[in-house]
Amino acid sequence: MSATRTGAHLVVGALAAAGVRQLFSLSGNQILSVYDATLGRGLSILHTRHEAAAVHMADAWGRLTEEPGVALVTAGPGHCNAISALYGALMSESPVVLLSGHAPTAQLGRGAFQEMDQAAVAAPVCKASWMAKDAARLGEDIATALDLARSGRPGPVHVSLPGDLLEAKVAAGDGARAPRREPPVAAAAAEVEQALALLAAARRPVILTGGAMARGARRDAVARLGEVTGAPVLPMESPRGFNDPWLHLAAPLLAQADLLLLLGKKPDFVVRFAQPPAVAAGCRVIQVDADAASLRAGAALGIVADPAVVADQLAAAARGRAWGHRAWGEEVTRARATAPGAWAEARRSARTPIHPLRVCAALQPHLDRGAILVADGGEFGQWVQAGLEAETRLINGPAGSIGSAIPMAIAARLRHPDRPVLAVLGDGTFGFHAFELDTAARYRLPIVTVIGNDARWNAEHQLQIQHYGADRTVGCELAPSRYDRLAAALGAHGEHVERADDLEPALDRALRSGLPAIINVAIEGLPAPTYTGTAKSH
Ligand SMILES: Cc1ncc(C[n+]2csc(CCOP(=O)(O)OP(=O)(O)O)c2C)c(N)n1
Ligand SMILES: [Mg+2]
Repeated sequence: MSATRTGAHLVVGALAAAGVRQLFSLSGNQILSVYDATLGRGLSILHTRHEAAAVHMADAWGRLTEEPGVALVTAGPGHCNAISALYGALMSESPVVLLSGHAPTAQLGRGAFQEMDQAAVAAPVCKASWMAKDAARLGEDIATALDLARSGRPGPVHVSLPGDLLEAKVAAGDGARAPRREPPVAAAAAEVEQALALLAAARRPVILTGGAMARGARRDAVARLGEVTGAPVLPMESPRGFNDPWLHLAAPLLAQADLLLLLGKKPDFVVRFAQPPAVAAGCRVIQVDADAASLRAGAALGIVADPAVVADQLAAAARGRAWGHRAWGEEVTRARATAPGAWAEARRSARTPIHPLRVCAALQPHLDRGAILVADGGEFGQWVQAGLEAETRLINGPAGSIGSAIPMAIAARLRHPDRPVLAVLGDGTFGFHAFELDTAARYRLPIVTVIGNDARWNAEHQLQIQHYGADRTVGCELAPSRYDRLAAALGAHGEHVERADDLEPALDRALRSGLPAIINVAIEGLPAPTYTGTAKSH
């Protein structure tokens, strides 16, 4: 143990000064100096079995706290392993900082071990991405990354940390600075009035959010605007967008809207580009976005400002005025909460294999009592997202990428040790990060994994049936494997369920076991529910 201060101490000092207490990581020789520097600094390392899992955990942490989740991985292949998970964080607007070890600057261009242009690799899936250049300024690099991740439209930020800078001696003083919380930009009074005039002129307005605006304090601000004006608020959190099965019978109503107020929601594929035929011809669009580059020409009004602040401004200015949207708003909200009539029977069904909604019926009481839902993966994931209501829900989101549920559930449990966490996912998806159950066991984080096992990659199988015909399905079969038997090796509790009546007792045993649990449920591989009849794109 040496008292020498190094660049690694500046990194750790800056993280600690910003209030970061948790790192999600997988070791590697370029980052061992950072591991060493964490000792005695109140910074815990939760170490995973794959770098992507560390980033999924940081993503979940970011979404649950709205403070940056920090992942630390090694150079080259470790960095590359982390990249796919950054995409999920980017699309869900989750504040994440990825710190990657990097080949020493002194050896760059000479074929150093694991040398590659890491900043360029991460750039397309980050708000900002760079390589640190100066050991003395490493603290500043970290503070800047944390500030950027949480500001404006939150998202992932990457900094590569060359091993020689981390190990370089630096002068006394850890260079840490307090986070810079720039006051968010508000709209001009005239813009607020213009937006309210458009809202007042509309007969069937809908407020659309998504990403960061659908979470935490931002979500509450939008909800208040909805309450004051009566306009319905719908979060767009699924890559299936207007066809998100969670929208239930509200999905077909979206085509009747004559005004869309996009609060931080980009007019992208998720909202079918806010254009006909998905929205009515003549439907007007108001866009409020922190990022001017996200504004689209052709909107009736575009405001560059913090959408949550603007929601507050609009609500304050709208209060006390007459609004005629309440009946429409209630219609949409009721439709959102109304599932098709046939679902009630499916939720009670004793059929074998088990209907996905029967699984939902077994899970819902736990969510009602405060469990956190982490839903992921394919058609089963869509049924689960449609069939369950949860106060706290993490879903794989508009990235449309599968595999994040188990690491996200682990981070959720770490954050909320008193709440059960249910990770509900398809059998194909389970394979991505099943080994993180070992991580859950090591850290005594007893998440419950519920696998809908239909022995296939059903989402793709269904698309093949739809597009190519039932006789041309290929490459989407899996085995009806007994994933519950992995439990024995991973220090987990295992359950296999084939009969509907066995679901509730299996869940109770799993929750009572105090261990991470795998419940392998033999389900019927049904296509995800749709209500609009529009072809789905994922
Ligand atoms: C990272 C990633 N790889 C592949 C896909 C394509 N994909 C989407 S859903 C799906 C099938 C998932 O299978 P499973 O988890 O068993 O759920 P099921 O559809 O069978 O209910 C696949 C392969 C994706 N969305 N993301
Ligand atoms: Mg499957």
